[in-house]
Amino acid sequence: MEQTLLILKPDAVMRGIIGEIVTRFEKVGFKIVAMKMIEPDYEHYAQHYEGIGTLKTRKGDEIFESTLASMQEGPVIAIVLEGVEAVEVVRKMVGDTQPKTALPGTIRGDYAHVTYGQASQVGRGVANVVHASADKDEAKKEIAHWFKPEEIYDYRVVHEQFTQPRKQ
Ligand code: DAT
Ligand code: MG
Repeated sequence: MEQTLLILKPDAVMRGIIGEIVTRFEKVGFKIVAMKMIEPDYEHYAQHYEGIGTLKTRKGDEIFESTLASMQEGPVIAIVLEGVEAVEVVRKMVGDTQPKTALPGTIRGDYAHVTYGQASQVGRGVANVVHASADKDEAKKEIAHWFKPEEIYDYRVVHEQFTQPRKQ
C-alpha cells in the first residue's frame, strides 16, 4: 500500500482545525500510520523544502526564505497516511498551492482564501494550511526525513477488507 506525508502547518495548528482536517482523511479511508507534533528548525525545513522539494530552485530565494520563516512560526502536526494511490489522492484533497485558486471542496479551498500577491506584500509564505508530498519519490524521501522507521506503525483498520480480495 502507498504512503504519503501530510503536514498540518502552523496556521492550521494555531487556528484549532487539526481535528477537522484529520477527520477528512479518516473519512476517505486513509490509515494514519504515524502522527506527531513537532517544531523543526531551519535546517530541517531547508532539507524538506529545497533538498527534497527544490522550492528555492523552482521559485527563488525570497519565496523559499519566507516559506521557511512561516513554517517556523509554531509547531506542526506531521502525519503519514497510507492507502490506495495515497500520494495522488491526498494531493487532490489538498488542492492548488494558492488558496485563491484552490477549488471548493479541497482543504486549501475550504479553509483559506489568500493569494501569492498578498503573501509577497507581507513577506510570508502563502498560508495554505497543509503540506502534502507531490509525487511518490518526494513522499519516500519526506517520510524518511520526518519519521524514524520505528515511529511508523503496522495495524489493520476495519475498512481494509474492502481493498482486499473477497472471501469465497
Ligand atoms: P505545494 O505546497 O503545493 O507542493 P510548492 O512545493 O511549489 O507547492 O511550494 C511549497 C510551499 O511554498 C507552498 O505550500 C507555499 C509556499 N509557496 C509556494 N509558492 C509561493 C508563492 N508564489 N508565494 C508565496 N508562497 C509560496
Ligand atoms: Mg511541494
